[in-house]
Amino acid sequence: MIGERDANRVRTAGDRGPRRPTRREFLGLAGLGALAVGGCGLLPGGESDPLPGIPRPGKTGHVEKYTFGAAPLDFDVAGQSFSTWGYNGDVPGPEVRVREGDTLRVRVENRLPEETTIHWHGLPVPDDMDGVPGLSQAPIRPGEDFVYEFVVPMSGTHMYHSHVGLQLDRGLYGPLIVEPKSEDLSYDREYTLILDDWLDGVSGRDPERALEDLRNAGGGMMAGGMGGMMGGGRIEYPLYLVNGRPPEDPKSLPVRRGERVRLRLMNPAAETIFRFAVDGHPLTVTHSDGLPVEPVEVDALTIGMGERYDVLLEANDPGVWQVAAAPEEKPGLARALLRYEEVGQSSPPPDHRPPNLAGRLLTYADLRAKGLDSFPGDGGPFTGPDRVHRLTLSGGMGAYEWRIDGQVYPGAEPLEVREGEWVRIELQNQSMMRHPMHLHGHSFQLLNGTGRGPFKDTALVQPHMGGLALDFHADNPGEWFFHCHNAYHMESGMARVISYET
Ligand SMILES: [Cu+2]
Repeated sequence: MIGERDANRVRTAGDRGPRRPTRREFLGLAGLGALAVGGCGLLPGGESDPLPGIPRPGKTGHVEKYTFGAAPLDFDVAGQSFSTWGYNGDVPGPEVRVREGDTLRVRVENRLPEETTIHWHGLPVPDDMDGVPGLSQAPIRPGEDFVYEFVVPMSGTHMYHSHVGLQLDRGLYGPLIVEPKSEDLSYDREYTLILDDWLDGVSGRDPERALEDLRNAGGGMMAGGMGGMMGGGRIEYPLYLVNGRPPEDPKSLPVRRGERVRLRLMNPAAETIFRFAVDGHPLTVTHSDGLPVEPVEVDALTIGMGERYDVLLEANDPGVWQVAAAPEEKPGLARALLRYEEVGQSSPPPDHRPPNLAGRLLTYADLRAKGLDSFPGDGGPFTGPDRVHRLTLSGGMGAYEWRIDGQVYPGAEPLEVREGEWVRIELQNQSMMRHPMHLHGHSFQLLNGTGRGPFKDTALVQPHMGGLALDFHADNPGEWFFHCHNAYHMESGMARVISYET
Protein backbone atom coordinates (compact mmCIF):
# COMPACT_ATOMS: atom_id res chain seq x y z
CA MET A 1 0.00 0.00 0.00
CA ILE A 2 1.27 3.40 -0.91
CA GLY A 3 1.58 6.37 1.31
CA GLU A 4 0.18 4.94 4.49
CA ARG A 5 2.14 3.66 7.36
CA ASP A 6 0.91 3.75 10.87
CA ALA A 7 4.27 4.59 12.39
CA ASN A 8 2.77 4.02 15.85
CA ARG A 9 6.03 4.85 17.44
CA VAL A 10 7.79 7.81 18.85
CA ARG A 11 11.38 8.51 18.04
CA THR A 12 13.48 10.79 20.17
CA ALA A 13 17.04 11.96 20.07
CA GLY A 14 17.95 9.33 22.65
CA ASP A 15 16.41 6.47 20.73
CA ARG A 16 19.35 5.34 18.70
CA GLY A 17 19.91 1.76 19.61
CA PRO A 18 18.34 -1.27 18.01
CA ARG A 19 14.72 -1.71 19.03
CA ARG A 20 12.20 -4.44 18.66
CA PRO A 21 9.56 -3.92 16.00
CA THR A 22 6.05 -3.51 17.31
CA ARG A 23 3.26 -5.81 16.31
CA ARG A 24 1.92 -3.18 13.96
CA GLU A 25 5.25 -2.92 12.25
CA PHE A 26 5.24 -6.65 11.73
CA LEU A 27 1.81 -6.31 10.17
CA GLY A 28 3.18 -3.51 8.05
CA LEU A 29 6.05 -5.72 7.00
CA ALA A 30 3.64 -8.40 5.93
CA GLY A 31 1.99 -5.87 3.67
CA LEU A 32 5.28 -4.75 2.23
CA GLY A 33 6.34 -8.32 1.62
CA ALA A 34 4.17 -8.48 -1.46
CA LEU A 35 6.24 -5.70 -2.97
CA ALA A 36 9.68 -6.22 -1.52
CA VAL A 37 11.23 -9.49 -2.52
CA GLY A 38 12.72 -10.79 0.68
CA GLY A 39 12.84 -7.31 2.15
CA CYS A 40 13.05 -6.80 5.89
CA GLY A 41 14.74 -3.43 6.09
CA LEU A 42 12.51 -2.09 8.81
CA LEU A 43 14.00 -4.47 11.32
CA PRO A 44 16.79 -3.16 13.47
CA GLY A 45 20.00 -3.85 11.66
CA GLY A 46 22.11 -4.02 14.80
CA GLU A 47 24.39 -1.29 13.53
CA SER A 48 26.42 0.75 15.95
CA ASP A 49 25.48 4.26 16.95
CA PRO A 50 25.68 6.61 13.99
CA LEU A 51 27.88 9.65 13.82
CA PRO A 52 25.97 12.69 14.98
CA GLY A 53 25.10 15.35 12.49
CA ILE A 54 26.17 14.59 8.99
CA PRO A 55 24.51 11.72 7.18
CA ARG A 56 27.26 9.52 5.79
CA PRO A 57 27.08 6.51 3.58
CA GLY A 58 28.02 3.30 5.30
CA LYS A 59 27.15 -0.29 4.75
CA THR A 60 24.81 -1.87 7.24
CA GLY A 61 25.32 -5.12 5.44
CA HIS A 62 21.60 -5.29 4.81
CA VAL A 63 20.39 -5.64 1.23
CA GLU A 64 16.86 -4.53 0.43
CA LYS A 65 15.56 -6.10 -2.77
CA TYR A 66 12.72 -5.03 -5.02
CA THR A 67 11.57 -6.02 -8.46
CA PHE A 68 9.83 -3.43 -10.65
CA GLY A 69 7.97 -4.54 -13.72
CA ALA A 70 7.58 -1.50 -15.96
CA ALA A 71 4.62 -2.28 -18.19
CA PRO A 72 1.41 -0.96 -19.75
CA LEU A 73 -1.56 -1.16 -17.40
CA ASP A 74 -5.15 -0.07 -16.99
CA PHE A 75 -5.29 2.62 -14.32
CA ASP A 76 -8.69 2.88 -12.61
CA VAL A 77 -9.66 6.37 -11.52
CA ALA A 78 -13.09 6.81 -9.92
CA GLY A 79 -14.82 4.31 -12.16
CA GLN A 80 -12.93 5.26 -15.33
CA SER A 81 -10.10 3.23 -16.74
CA PHE A 82 -7.13 4.79 -18.50
CA SER A 83 -4.40 3.00 -20.40
CA THR A 84 -1.02 4.07 -19.08
CA TRP A 85 2.39 2.78 -18.07
CA GLY A 86 3.45 2.06 -14.51
CA TYR A 87 5.38 -0.18 -12.13
CA ASN A 88 4.00 -3.46 -10.80
CA GLY A 89 0.51 -2.76 -12.09
CA ASP A 90 -0.25 0.33 -10.03
CA VAL A 91 0.06 4.12 -9.94
CA PRO A 92 2.03 5.33 -8.09
CA GLY A 93 4.56 2.50 -8.07
CA PRO A 94 5.36 0.53 -4.91
CA GLU A 95 6.74 2.32 -1.89
CA VAL A 96 10.47 1.77 -1.50
CA ARG A 97 11.34 2.11 2.17
CA VAL A 98 14.91 1.49 3.19
CA ARG A 99 17.30 2.53 5.89
CA GLU A 100 20.27 4.84 5.46
CA GLY A 101 23.33 2.67 4.89
CA ASP A 102 21.36 -0.27 3.49
CA THR A 103 22.11 -1.55 0.05
CA LEU A 104 19.15 -1.08 -2.29
CA ARG A 105 18.93 -3.52 -5.16
CA VAL A 106 16.13 -3.04 -7.69
CA ARG A 107 15.68 -5.29 -10.69
CA VAL A 108 13.82 -3.42 -13.42
CA GLU A 109 12.06 -5.56 -15.98
CA ASN A 110 11.25 -3.40 -18.97
CA ARG A 111 8.02 -4.68 -20.51
CA LEU A 112 7.22 -1.32 -22.10
CA PRO A 113 7.26 -0.83 -25.87
CA GLU A 114 10.06 1.75 -25.35
CA GLU A 115 13.41 2.12 -23.66
CA THR A 116 13.32 3.21 -20.03
CA THR A 117 15.48 3.97 -16.96
CA ILE A 118 14.91 4.82 -13.31
CA HIS A 119 16.31 7.88 -11.56
CA TRP A 120 16.59 7.88 -7.73
CA HIS A 121 15.52 11.44 -7.26
CA GLY A 122 17.21 13.06 -4.26
CA LEU A 123 19.87 10.44 -3.61
CA PRO A 124 23.49 11.15 -4.55
CA VAL A 125 24.11 7.67 -5.92
CA PRO A 126 27.14 6.60 -7.97
CA ASP A 127 27.10 8.01 -11.49
CA ASP A 128 26.32 4.73 -13.26
CA MET A 129 23.21 4.18 -11.05
CA ASP A 130 21.67 7.62 -11.69
CA GLY A 131 19.42 6.60 -14.55
CA VAL A 132 19.94 9.35 -17.12
CA PRO A 133 19.81 7.64 -20.52
CA GLY A 134 22.81 8.18 -22.73
CA LEU A 135 24.67 9.96 -19.92
CA SER A 136 24.94 7.64 -16.94
CA GLN A 137 23.72 4.44 -18.55
CA ALA A 138 22.51 2.93 -21.78
CA PRO A 139 18.72 2.89 -21.60
CA ILE A 140 17.07 -0.43 -20.74
CA ARG A 141 15.66 -1.78 -23.98
CA PRO A 142 12.18 -3.31 -24.27
CA GLY A 143 12.22 -6.88 -22.99
CA GLU A 144 15.50 -6.38 -21.13
CA ASP A 145 16.23 -6.22 -17.40
CA PHE A 146 18.60 -4.00 -15.46
CA VAL A 147 19.69 -4.13 -11.82
CA TYR A 148 20.25 -0.91 -9.90
CA GLU A 149 22.33 -1.42 -6.79
CA PHE A 150 23.89 1.11 -4.42
CA VAL A 151 24.46 1.89 -0.77
CA VAL A 152 21.73 4.31 0.27
CA PRO A 153 23.76 7.39 1.12
CA MET A 154 21.24 9.67 2.78
CA SER A 155 17.95 9.60 4.65
CA GLY A 156 14.81 11.48 3.71
CA THR A 157 11.68 11.75 1.63
CA HIS A 158 12.66 11.11 -1.97
CA MET A 159 11.13 9.69 -5.16
CA TYR A 160 12.00 7.45 -8.04
CA HIS A 161 10.85 7.90 -11.62
CA SER A 162 11.63 7.18 -15.24
CA HIS A 163 14.09 9.61 -16.78
CA VAL A 164 13.33 8.82 -20.42
CA GLY A 165 11.51 11.45 -22.48
CA LEU A 166 8.06 12.27 -21.12
CA GLN A 167 7.56 8.91 -19.37
CA LEU A 168 7.36 10.74 -16.04
CA ASP A 169 4.00 12.13 -17.19
CA ARG A 170 2.61 8.60 -17.31
CA GLY A 171 2.49 6.49 -14.15
CA LEU A 172 6.19 5.69 -13.93
CA TYR A 173 6.95 7.17 -10.51
CA GLY A 174 6.82 6.24 -6.86
CA PRO A 175 7.94 7.14 -3.32
CA LEU A 176 11.44 6.43 -2.02
CA ILE A 177 11.58 6.77 1.77
CA VAL A 178 14.89 6.43 3.55
CA GLU A 179 14.70 6.02 7.32
CA PRO A 180 17.54 7.79 9.14
CA LYS A 181 19.88 6.06 11.53
CA SER A 182 18.67 8.51 14.15
CA GLU A 183 16.25 11.39 14.15
CA ASP A 184 15.40 14.16 16.55
CA LEU A 185 11.73 14.11 15.69
CA SER A 186 8.75 12.57 17.45
CA TYR A 187 5.41 11.81 15.87
CA ASP A 188 2.62 9.27 16.15
CA ARG A 189 1.75 8.53 12.53
CA GLU A 190 2.96 9.32 9.08
CA TYR A 191 1.44 9.51 5.64
CA THR A 192 3.07 9.98 2.27
CA LEU A 193 1.15 12.23 -0.12
CA ILE A 194 2.14 12.07 -3.78
CA LEU A 195 0.79 14.90 -5.93
CA ASP A 196 0.31 14.44 -9.65
CA ASP A 197 -1.18 15.99 -12.76
CA TRP A 198 -2.86 13.41 -14.96
CA LEU A 199 -3.74 13.31 -18.65
CA ASP A 200 -2.47 9.96 -19.94
CA GLY A 201 -5.28 7.98 -21.53
CA VAL A 202 -7.94 10.64 -20.85
CA SER A 203 -9.94 11.46 -24.01
CA GLY A 204 -7.19 10.15 -26.26
CA ARG A 205 -4.50 12.32 -24.70
CA ASP A 206 -0.96 11.28 -23.94
CA PRO A 207 2.26 13.17 -23.11
CA GLU A 208 3.64 13.13 -26.66
CA ARG A 209 0.44 14.70 -28.01
CA ALA A 210 0.49 17.25 -25.19
CA LEU A 211 4.00 18.29 -26.22
CA GLU A 212 2.88 18.57 -29.83
CA ASP A 213 0.00 20.78 -28.74
CA LEU A 214 2.39 23.02 -26.79
CA ARG A 215 4.60 23.37 -29.85
CA ASN A 216 1.64 24.09 -32.11
CA ALA A 217 0.22 26.62 -29.66
CA GLY A 218 3.32 28.77 -30.06
CA GLY A 219 4.83 28.15 -26.67
CA GLY A 220 4.31 30.80 -24.06
CA MET A 221 2.83 33.42 -26.35
CA MET A 222 -0.52 31.82 -26.87
CA ALA A 223 -3.12 31.41 -24.19
CA GLY A 224 -6.30 29.45 -24.12
CA GLY A 225 -5.72 27.55 -27.35
CA MET A 226 -6.25 23.86 -27.92
CA GLY A 227 -9.73 23.77 -26.47
CA GLY A 228 -8.62 25.16 -23.14
CA MET A 229 -6.00 22.48 -22.66
CA MET A 230 -3.14 24.93 -22.98
CA GLY A 231 -2.88 28.32 -21.36
CA GLY A 232 0.19 30.53 -21.43
CA GLY A 233 2.44 27.61 -22.33
CA ARG A 234 1.01 25.51 -19.51
CA ILE A 235 -0.91 22.30 -19.70
CA GLU A 236 -4.26 22.26 -17.98
CA TYR A 237 -4.74 18.69 -16.90
CA PRO A 238 -8.13 16.97 -16.73
CA LEU A 239 -7.24 15.39 -13.39
CA TYR A 240 -5.13 16.15 -10.35
CA LEU A 241 -4.39 13.21 -8.06
CA VAL A 242 -3.16 12.45 -4.57
CA ASN A 243 -1.67 8.95 -4.41
CA GLY A 244 -3.41 8.10 -7.66
CA ARG A 245 -6.85 9.15 -6.36
CA PRO A 246 -9.03 11.92 -7.84
CA PRO A 247 -11.02 14.44 -5.73
CA GLU A 248 -14.23 12.39 -6.12
CA ASP A 249 -12.59 9.37 -4.52
CA PRO A 250 -10.15 10.86 -2.03
CA LYS A 251 -7.76 9.00 0.16
CA SER A 252 -8.63 9.24 3.87
CA LEU A 253 -5.93 9.92 6.43
CA PRO A 254 -7.27 8.64 9.76
CA VAL A 255 -6.02 10.39 12.88
CA ARG A 256 -6.92 10.53 16.55
CA ARG A 257 -7.22 13.70 18.55
CA GLY A 258 -3.95 14.59 20.23
CA GLU A 259 -1.75 12.86 17.71
CA ARG A 260 1.15 14.45 15.92
CA VAL A 261 1.14 13.48 12.26
CA ARG A 262 4.04 13.58 9.84
CA LEU A 263 3.17 14.20 6.21
CA ARG A 264 5.73 13.40 3.56
CA LEU A 265 4.82 15.55 0.56
CA MET A 266 6.25 14.97 -2.88
CA ASN A 267 5.55 16.38 -6.30
CA PRO A 268 6.43 14.05 -9.18
CA ALA A 269 3.99 15.89 -11.48
CA ALA A 270 5.33 16.66 -14.93
CA GLU A 271 4.06 20.20 -15.41
CA THR A 272 2.26 21.42 -12.27
CA ILE A 273 3.37 23.36 -9.21
CA PHE A 274 1.03 22.74 -6.27
CA ARG A 275 0.10 24.87 -3.29
CA PHE A 276 -0.60 22.65 -0.29
CA ALA A 277 -2.64 23.28 2.87
CA VAL A 278 -4.72 21.34 5.38
CA ASP A 279 -7.96 23.04 6.36
CA GLY A 280 -8.03 24.08 10.01
CA HIS A 281 -4.45 23.00 10.71
CA PRO A 282 -1.20 24.93 10.51
CA LEU A 283 1.82 22.97 9.33
CA THR A 284 5.33 22.84 10.75
CA VAL A 285 7.92 22.31 8.02
CA THR A 286 10.73 20.00 9.22
CA HIS A 287 12.52 18.88 6.04
CA SER A 288 13.03 20.20 2.55
CA ASP A 289 14.02 17.69 -0.15
CA GLY A 290 14.61 15.10 2.58
CA LEU A 291 17.08 17.11 4.68
CA PRO A 292 16.24 18.70 8.04
CA VAL A 293 15.45 22.39 8.47
CA GLU A 294 14.76 24.46 11.57
CA PRO A 295 11.02 24.04 12.19
CA VAL A 296 8.92 26.79 10.66
CA GLU A 297 5.16 27.10 11.00
CA VAL A 298 3.13 28.07 7.94
CA ASP A 299 -0.42 27.81 6.62
CA ALA A 300 0.55 26.68 3.13
CA LEU A 301 3.54 25.77 1.03
CA THR A 302 4.42 25.75 -2.64
CA ILE A 303 5.80 22.48 -3.96
CA GLY A 304 7.52 22.61 -7.33
CA MET A 305 7.94 19.60 -9.57
CA GLY A 306 10.65 17.41 -8.04
CA GLU A 307 10.49 19.06 -4.60
CA ARG A 308 9.64 17.28 -1.35
CA TYR A 309 8.72 18.62 2.07
CA ASP A 310 8.07 16.94 5.39
CA VAL A 311 5.59 18.69 7.65
CA LEU A 312 4.12 18.00 11.10
CA LEU A 313 0.51 18.59 11.97
CA GLU A 314 -1.06 18.62 15.45
CA ALA A 315 -4.38 16.80 15.31
CA ASN A 316 -6.31 18.90 17.82
CA ASP A 317 -9.52 19.88 16.04
CA PRO A 318 -11.76 16.86 15.38
CA GLY A 319 -13.68 16.77 12.13
CA VAL A 320 -13.22 15.82 8.51
CA TRP A 321 -10.86 18.32 6.89
CA GLN A 322 -9.79 19.00 3.34
CA VAL A 323 -6.14 18.21 2.60
CA ALA A 324 -5.76 20.33 -0.51
CA ALA A 325 -3.16 20.61 -3.25
CA ALA A 326 -4.17 23.41 -5.60
CA PRO A 327 -2.44 23.54 -9.00
CA GLU A 328 -0.84 26.98 -9.32
CA GLU A 329 -2.09 29.08 -12.24
CA LYS A 330 -4.45 26.30 -13.34
CA PRO A 331 -8.02 25.41 -12.42
CA GLY A 332 -8.77 22.27 -10.45
CA LEU A 333 -7.79 20.72 -7.15
CA ALA A 334 -6.20 17.57 -5.79
CA ARG A 335 -7.26 16.43 -2.35
CA ALA A 336 -7.23 13.89 0.44
CA LEU A 337 -9.21 13.94 3.70
CA LEU A 338 -7.91 14.25 7.24
CA ARG A 339 -10.45 12.17 9.13
CA TYR A 340 -10.56 12.09 12.92
CA GLU A 341 -11.62 8.70 14.19
CA GLU A 342 -13.73 10.25 16.97
CA VAL A 343 -16.30 11.80 14.65
CA GLY A 344 -18.48 10.77 11.76
CA GLN A 345 -19.04 14.09 10.09
CA SER A 346 -19.68 14.40 6.40
CA SER A 347 -16.83 15.29 4.08
CA PRO A 348 -16.18 18.70 2.51
CA PRO A 349 -17.08 18.95 -1.19
CA PRO A 350 -14.38 17.92 -3.70
CA ASP A 351 -13.70 21.50 -4.81
CA HIS A 352 -13.54 23.05 -1.33
CA ARG A 353 -10.50 25.31 -1.13
CA PRO A 354 -9.33 25.75 2.46
CA PRO A 355 -8.94 29.43 3.40
CA ASN A 356 -5.41 28.76 4.65
CA LEU A 357 -4.30 28.14 1.05
CA ALA A 358 -4.22 31.95 1.00
CA GLY A 359 -2.62 32.20 4.45
CA ARG A 360 1.03 32.41 5.43
CA LEU A 361 3.02 30.82 2.62
CA LEU A 362 6.45 29.23 3.10
CA THR A 363 9.27 31.01 1.27
CA TYR A 364 12.85 29.85 0.76
CA ALA A 365 13.96 32.75 2.98
CA ASP A 366 12.14 31.05 5.89
CA LEU A 367 14.26 27.91 5.64
CA ARG A 368 17.46 27.28 7.60
CA ALA A 369 19.46 24.07 7.52
CA LYS A 370 19.25 22.17 10.79
CA GLY A 371 21.87 19.96 12.37
CA LEU A 372 24.14 20.10 9.35
CA ASP A 373 27.06 22.38 10.05
CA SER A 374 28.78 20.83 7.07
CA PHE A 375 27.55 19.76 3.70
CA PRO A 376 25.90 16.38 3.44
CA GLY A 377 28.36 13.76 2.31
CA ASP A 378 32.01 14.59 2.74
CA GLY A 379 31.82 18.29 2.01
CA GLY A 380 33.02 19.65 5.34
CA PRO A 381 32.73 23.37 6.02
CA PHE A 382 32.16 25.65 3.07
CA THR A 383 35.37 27.33 1.90
CA GLY A 384 34.37 28.45 -1.59
CA PRO A 385 33.29 29.27 -4.07
CA ASP A 386 36.16 28.06 -6.22
CA ARG A 387 34.14 28.36 -9.41
CA VAL A 388 30.98 30.22 -10.39
CA HIS A 389 28.66 29.37 -13.27
CA ARG A 390 26.32 32.27 -14.07
CA LEU A 391 23.45 31.07 -16.23
CA THR A 392 20.28 32.50 -17.68
CA LEU A 393 17.03 30.58 -18.10
CA SER A 394 14.95 31.51 -21.11
CA GLY A 395 12.45 30.26 -23.64
CA GLY A 396 8.79 29.88 -24.34
CA MET A 397 8.59 32.84 -26.72
CA GLY A 398 7.49 31.73 -30.15
CA ALA A 399 8.76 28.20 -30.54
CA TYR A 400 8.28 25.91 -27.56
CA GLU A 401 11.98 25.75 -26.77
CA TRP A 402 13.67 26.18 -23.40
CA ARG A 403 17.28 27.21 -22.86
CA ILE A 404 19.99 27.39 -20.23
CA ASP A 405 22.30 30.29 -21.04
CA GLY A 406 20.94 30.41 -24.56
CA GLN A 407 21.68 26.78 -25.34
CA VAL A 408 19.27 23.94 -26.03
CA TYR A 409 20.14 20.45 -24.79
CA PRO A 410 21.47 18.15 -26.19
CA GLY A 411 23.27 20.71 -28.35
CA ALA A 412 24.65 22.42 -25.23
CA GLU A 413 28.12 22.65 -23.74
CA PRO A 414 28.84 20.87 -20.47
CA LEU A 415 29.41 22.90 -17.31
CA GLU A 416 32.83 21.95 -16.06
CA VAL A 417 33.80 21.38 -12.45
CA ARG A 418 36.80 19.76 -10.81
CA GLU A 419 36.65 17.25 -7.99
CA GLY A 420 37.01 18.92 -4.59
CA GLU A 421 35.83 22.35 -5.74
CA TRP A 422 33.07 24.37 -4.21
CA VAL A 423 30.84 25.31 -7.10
CA ARG A 424 28.34 28.14 -7.15
CA ILE A 425 25.57 28.33 -9.73
CA GLU A 426 23.78 31.66 -10.16
CA LEU A 427 20.59 31.55 -12.18
CA GLN A 428 18.63 34.42 -13.68
CA ASN A 429 15.20 33.62 -15.09
CA GLN A 430 14.45 35.71 -18.18
CA SER A 431 11.30 33.75 -18.98
CA MET A 432 7.71 34.15 -17.82
CA MET A 433 7.48 30.78 -16.10
CA ARG A 434 8.89 29.34 -12.92
CA HIS A 435 11.48 26.60 -13.36
CA PRO A 436 12.15 23.93 -10.71
CA MET A 437 15.85 23.33 -11.33
CA HIS A 438 17.12 19.93 -10.21
CA LEU A 439 20.73 18.85 -9.67
CA HIS A 440 21.64 15.18 -9.88
CA GLY A 441 24.24 13.49 -7.71
CA HIS A 442 24.66 16.27 -5.12
CA SER A 443 22.78 18.24 -2.51
CA PHE A 444 23.18 21.98 -2.81
CA GLN A 445 22.77 24.78 -0.32
CA LEU A 446 20.47 27.62 -1.28
CA LEU A 447 21.85 31.08 -0.74
CA ASN A 448 18.83 32.68 0.88
CA GLY A 449 20.42 35.57 2.75
CA THR A 450 20.46 33.77 6.12
CA GLY A 451 23.92 32.26 5.83
CA ARG A 452 22.27 28.95 6.67
CA GLY A 453 20.16 28.24 3.63
CA PRO A 454 18.49 24.85 3.33
CA PHE A 455 20.11 21.89 1.62
CA LYS A 456 18.03 20.85 -1.36
CA ASP A 457 18.32 19.26 -4.77
CA THR A 458 15.44 21.05 -6.52
CA ALA A 459 14.53 24.74 -6.27
CA LEU A 460 12.03 26.99 -8.03
CA VAL A 461 13.44 29.99 -9.86
CA GLN A 462 10.91 32.82 -9.99
CA PRO A 463 9.97 34.33 -13.39
CA HIS A 464 10.48 37.82 -14.79
CA MET A 465 14.19 38.17 -13.92
CA GLY A 466 13.95 36.20 -10.70
CA GLY A 467 17.28 34.96 -9.43
CA LEU A 468 18.57 32.02 -7.44
CA ALA A 469 22.04 31.03 -6.24
CA LEU A 470 23.24 27.73 -4.86
CA ASP A 471 26.49 26.11 -3.73
CA PHE A 472 27.50 22.50 -3.98
CA HIS A 473 30.61 20.51 -3.27
CA ALA A 474 32.01 18.62 -6.24
CA ASP A 475 32.47 15.35 -4.38
CA ASN A 476 30.79 12.81 -6.66
CA PRO A 477 32.74 12.47 -9.90
CA GLY A 478 30.83 11.74 -13.08
CA GLU A 479 28.56 13.35 -15.64
CA TRP A 480 25.52 14.80 -13.93
CA PHE A 481 22.29 16.20 -15.25
CA PHE A 482 21.20 19.68 -14.15
CA HIS A 483 17.78 20.47 -15.54
CA CYS A 484 14.32 21.92 -15.22
CA HIS A 485 11.98 19.36 -13.62
CA ASN A 486 9.12 20.50 -15.81
CA ALA A 487 9.24 17.37 -18.00
CA TYR A 488 8.13 19.37 -21.06
CA HIS A 489 10.83 21.99 -20.53
CA MET A 490 13.49 19.32 -20.02
CA GLU A 491 12.36 17.56 -23.16
CA SER A 492 12.50 20.91 -24.99
CA GLY A 493 16.09 21.67 -24.12
CA MET A 494 16.31 23.04 -20.57
CA ALA A 495 19.14 20.83 -19.35
CA ARG A 496 22.92 20.80 -19.04
CA VAL A 497 25.54 18.25 -18.10
CA ILE A 498 27.81 19.05 -15.17
CA SER A 499 31.03 17.37 -16.12
CA TYR A 500 34.00 16.60 -13.88
CA GLU A 501 37.31 17.44 -15.50
CA THR A 502 39.61 14.46 -15.54
CU1 LIG B 1 11.25 24.88 -16.70
